[in-house]
Amino acid sequence: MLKALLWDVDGTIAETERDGHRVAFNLAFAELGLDWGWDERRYGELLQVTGGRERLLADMRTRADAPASTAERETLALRLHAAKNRHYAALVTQGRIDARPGVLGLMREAAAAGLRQAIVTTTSRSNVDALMPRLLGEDWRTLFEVVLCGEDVARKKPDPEVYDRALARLRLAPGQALAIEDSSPGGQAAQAAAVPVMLRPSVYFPARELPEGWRGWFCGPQQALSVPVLREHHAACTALAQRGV
Ligand code: XBP
Ligand code: MG
Repeated sequence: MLKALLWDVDGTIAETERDGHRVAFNLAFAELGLDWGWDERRYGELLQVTGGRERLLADMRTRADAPASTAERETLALRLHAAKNRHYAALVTQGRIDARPGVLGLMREAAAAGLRQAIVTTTSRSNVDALMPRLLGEDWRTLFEVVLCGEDVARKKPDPEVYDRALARLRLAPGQALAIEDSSPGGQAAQAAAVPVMLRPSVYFPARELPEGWRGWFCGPQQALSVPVLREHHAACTALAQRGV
């Protein structure tokens, strides 16, 4: 039976990648005097790498004008990442990022229905602390029993660690929760932790790229969301898992 919703953040709660992180990375490049820029297409490719610092390092490996040594790259990535997160918080504060349709209503409906909720993301905690009060108000934490972020894990998604930790904190079995994700790495992380998943693709996630061995619920952008709909799909996912499908 469904007891908890485990919410991803970037791409799931809001289109933070296109309108927030990507823009903020470009502002960070300019701030540090770098003639670098990520357009929407390039950023979409780079989203296969989770973690902003890791994404910067992956991009540097493809550039002739990146620092030559590993140590210099690491230092530059750290500086750029800190600047990016500062710019991201400023963009959020300016009201540049809205919640995706249906998300905030579903969170409130779930709380009223007695479902437990957690934030299960591998983005930086500062990004969550900037976004959530802006979307839900200063008392946003009252909706979420557990908030796990990138700093809480050794391995980011698609590794299941952040889901394993969330289940341990909530003292729930994987089948008692539903993960809400937008991307292939996020869907893989939940599936690897044996948590049923609702995948609601964000703008960067083409539907054809379902995680390998996908068994979850693929939710189209127009589908209306409610707690009864979630319960129904969770039960269907659980029944399939029990049959070993
Ligand atoms: C999304 C990510 C993050 C963000 C940027 O995580 O991969 O890396 O793109 O955040 P999720 P940081 O969908 O699990 O929220 O720069 O803080 O890594
Ligand atoms: Mg995501």
